[in-house]
Amino acid sequence: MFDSFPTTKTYFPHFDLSHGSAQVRGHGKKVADALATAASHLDDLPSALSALSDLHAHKLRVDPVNFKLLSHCLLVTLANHHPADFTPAVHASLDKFLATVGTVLTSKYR
Ligand code: HNI
Repeated sequence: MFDSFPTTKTYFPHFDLSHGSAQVRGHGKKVADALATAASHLDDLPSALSALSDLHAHKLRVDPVNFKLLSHCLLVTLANHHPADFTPAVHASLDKFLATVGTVLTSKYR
C-alpha cells in the first residue's frame, strides 16, 4: 500500500516504512489479527470492531478512501501469493468482506 499509494504514508510519519521494516511487519500482524477477529464475528462486525472504529474515526482520522486502497492491495497480494486458492468465488467473498470491514471502520465519521 505504501509503495503503490504513497499518500497513505502520511498517516505513519512516525514509522520506518522501508521494505520489510520491523514496524511495518509488526503493524501488519496487528491488522491481520484484527481481520481474523472480524472473520470470526461476521454476525456482528459493528460490536467486534467498535474500539477500532472509534480509533480510526476519532483519533487517527483516516480518510475513508484509504480503506479501499488497502483492500485493493490486500486482494492483489493474496491473489499473487495464493493463485490456486484465489478462485472467482474467493475473490468475490474477500472483496465483500474487506468492503464491509472498511464500512464498519468508517461508520463513526458522522
Ligand atoms: Ni489501521 C492502527 C486495524 C485500515 C491507519 N489499525 C491500527 C491497529 C489495528 C488496525 C488493529 C492497532 C490498534 C491498536 O494498537 O490498538 N486498520 C486496521 C484494519 C484496517 C485498517 C483492520 C482495514 C482493513 N488503518 C487502516 C488504513 C489506514 C490506517 C486504511 C491509513 C491509511 N491504523 C492506522 C494508523 C494506526 C492504525 C495510523 C496507528 C499506528 C500506530 O501504531 O501508531
